[in-house]
Amino acid sequence: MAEGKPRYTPYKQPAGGWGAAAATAKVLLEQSVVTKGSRALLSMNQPGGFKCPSCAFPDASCTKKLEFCENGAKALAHETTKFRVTRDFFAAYSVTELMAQSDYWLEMQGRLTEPMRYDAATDHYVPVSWDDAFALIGRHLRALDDPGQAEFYTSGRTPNEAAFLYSIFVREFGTNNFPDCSNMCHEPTSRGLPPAIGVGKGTVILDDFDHAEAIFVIGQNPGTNAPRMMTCLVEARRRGVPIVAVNPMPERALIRFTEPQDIAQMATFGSTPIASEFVHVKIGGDLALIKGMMRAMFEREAAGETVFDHDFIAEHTEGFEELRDDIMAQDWAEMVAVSGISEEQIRRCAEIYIRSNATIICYGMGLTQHQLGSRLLQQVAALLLLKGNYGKPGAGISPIRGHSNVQGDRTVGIDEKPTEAYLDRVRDVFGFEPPRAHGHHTVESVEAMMAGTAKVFIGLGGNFVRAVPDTDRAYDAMRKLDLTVGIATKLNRGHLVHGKDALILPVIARSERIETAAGEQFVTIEDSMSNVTASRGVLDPASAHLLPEVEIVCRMAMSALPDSKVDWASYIDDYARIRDRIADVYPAIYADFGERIKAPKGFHLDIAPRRRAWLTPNGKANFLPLPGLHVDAPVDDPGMLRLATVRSHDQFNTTIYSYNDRYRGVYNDRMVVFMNAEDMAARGLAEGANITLETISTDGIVRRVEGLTAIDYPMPAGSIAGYYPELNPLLPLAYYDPISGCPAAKSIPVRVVSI
Ligand SMILES: Nc1nc2c(c(=O)[nH]1)N[C@H]1C(S)=C(S)[C@@H](COP(=O)(O)OP(=O)(O)OC[C@H]3O[C@@H](n4cnc5c(=O)[nH]c(N)nc54)[C@H](O)[C@@H]3O)O[C@H]1N2
Ligand SMILES: Nc1nc2c(c(=O)[nH]1)N[C@H]1C(S)=C(S)[C@@H](COP(=O)(O)OP(=O)(O)OC[C@H]3O[C@@H](n4cnc5c(=O)[nH]c(N)nc54)[C@H](O)[C@@H]3O)O[C@H]1N2
Ligand SMILES: [Mo]
Repeated sequence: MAEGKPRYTPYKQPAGGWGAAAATAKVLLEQSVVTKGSRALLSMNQPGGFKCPSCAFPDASCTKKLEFCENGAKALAHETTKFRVTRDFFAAYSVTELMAQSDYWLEMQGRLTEPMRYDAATDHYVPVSWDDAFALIGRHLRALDDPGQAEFYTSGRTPNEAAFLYSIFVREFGTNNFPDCSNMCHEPTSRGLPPAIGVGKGTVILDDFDHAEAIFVIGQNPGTNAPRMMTCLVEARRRGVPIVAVNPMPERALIRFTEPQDIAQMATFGSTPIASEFVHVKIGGDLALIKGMMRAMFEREAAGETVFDHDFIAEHTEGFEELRDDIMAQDWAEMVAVSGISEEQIRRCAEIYIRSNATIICYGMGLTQHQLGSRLLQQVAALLLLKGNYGKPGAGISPIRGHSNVQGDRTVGIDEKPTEAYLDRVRDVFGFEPPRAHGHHTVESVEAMMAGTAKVFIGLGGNFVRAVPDTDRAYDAMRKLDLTVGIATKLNRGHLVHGKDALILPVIARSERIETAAGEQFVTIEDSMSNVTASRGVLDPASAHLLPEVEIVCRMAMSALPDSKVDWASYIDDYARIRDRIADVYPAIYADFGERIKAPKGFHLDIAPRRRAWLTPNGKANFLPLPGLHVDAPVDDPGMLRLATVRSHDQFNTTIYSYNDRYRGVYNDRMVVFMNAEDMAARGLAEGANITLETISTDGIVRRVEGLTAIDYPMPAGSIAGYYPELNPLLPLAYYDPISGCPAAKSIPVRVVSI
């Protein structure tokens, strides 16, 4: 539990600034890494150093500035902590005892130090040699009736080299079961954008922020989750660029921000207003807002004005008439009701967009995690097409990814629905026939565990069982497995909710040196804007018994596939060889990988829409209208509230750094519900009332979370928010976007119940 009494006090200062500087110092001190941590900070995101293990926002690694932020420092401090989880620790606590501890407590115990195996006789994890651990994995995998009975999860901190080999190992083993953290995150980007613009990635690079004439930030909280992006926003505002922030929560950093690295501003207690237009949208109201903006544009065209880029539309797109028919069929009153935004403000947003000759739209989980998330993103893509906002400086679509290498892992083969062309390349390069049938994404892998058809789960990073929906049922499903393997830096819930056999395999972290028989190795990652850069750790590994992720993947493969066609041993020591194979499998984007990665800033992977080239079946960019105004199935219940599960300022996904959420004014508590005053009054709730939330669902399962504190917060009527992962028990597994499989974590229909 949290130390100290819960406290809820609005945060009035700008985000960033001295608060961020103080928080950085505090976390370094708490993890007792002041000297080591500060030395490592100097190497983070600098040429020759390592990449921040936190978010995927690019760094301008050419500059001489220190490129880190408060939350990058937290991630690093927790990675370089002096605390250790040793064999004595596991001897002292049974798994049942550990299960009773909070996620925060588990995280605070420190870095894992040696491989451990679950011993059912004593309910303790006990030391195991690496050889025996790999032998156990091999035995379980070889014993399966069908390779599809194993699920191979990846979390996005894994570097390209390990992810690429993992994808080859799993395919040679015989399955495309690649549940991935991306399946819960930006999968709607990866699946929704290709039919529209031919690529499932962003089309913007960092330089574009210097040329944009308007920036929209929709469903994203950059001050907390991508703080380095704040530099771009601050600079844009100083140039007078309008910034439109669309969010049901008036996130502090979107309103006012002080750059902790701007010495003059820090010294004068100055700050920069960020959003010139704050759009207080209802949860799930973005489709209505975007359609309203488009409707305002079509009306002005009909009145004789030219607001669209007609040449671009004629030369590069298809489906414009269908879009117009759909948009003109929408009713203003309904768009206002569903979005919660007045017609006047919607028209003002349209005006900002019309006046700008180069617009960037950034977005995050507020758009992706809805039942029609992929289709919603196609409307964002369409809005940009109307003014030719692709392939010109300062314009484009900019999904802000989560994990530092989540985009890269996907690029190098972590994909449950691989293309035939890719599989042919794998066959030609490695000489085995990869399976052609599609595999499981995250939700399907949980379904397979529930059904008892899955037998083995291997997690290359992450905290699967805590990140997925329907916590209670996911725990039950996980416990049915024959073997669970957690390849990790830190102890987490996923190691405690385990199969009959279970292994914890500790790895060398991003900030640490990888020394092999062939000398010091580096890894590579791809950021949210498709820049591929090298990452070299500078610190000694947390323990002498850790292995690099690459070696773990190779040795799992060697154990599971005794007759493998792949020379796994040769990749363990020399990562340049892995990069050569990546170049062989992806010649179009990764040719000469080994040479190009030597550039201090790395290189940019080709993004065809930047050249106004469209890799779609018809060779055009496509308008793909989505009928109606709803991105989540409407619920016929007058007491229904839409719940968004969000991140606090002091967490990295399932890793809880503290119980505070400074910018939202919450201290010593995570079991809170942010709620509009009228919604509270209508339910007879006073500030601080203790409440229970219950999911409104049709499957007959009761999903409840008790012990929540309602706090009066400026939310739109009918919209509430609380923290992930504590509220994951409320999210039904079946509640996801069918195109991408992404759970609708931002709009769970719930009611307040008294029990
Ligand atoms: N420090 C830190 N950094 C991180 C992470 C972390 O946990 N901590 N996680 C990383 C990962 S994996 C990811 S994916 C990213 C996540 O980064 P974000 O996408 O910023 O993540 P969230 O906090 O889930 O929510 C985003 C915002 O969506 C808003 N929102 C909710 N529902 C709606 C809606 O219907 N419409 C609109 N317009 N907005 C809505 C919420 O109010 C919130 O401000 O950050 C990455 N970076
Ligand atoms: N309700 C709800 N659910 C959500 C979300 C939401 O907004 N709401 N967000 C979703 C999103 S966007 C995401 S990305 C997922 C996140 O899901 P995951 O990626 O599975 O979860 P993390 O919490 O990031 O994983 C943390 C663990 O990773 C391990 N780790 C850290 N660094 C390394 C490393 O360098 N190597 C290895 N091998 N392991 C490492 C540590 O042991 C740590 O405990 O959760 C999803 N779930
Ligand atoms: Mo994510």
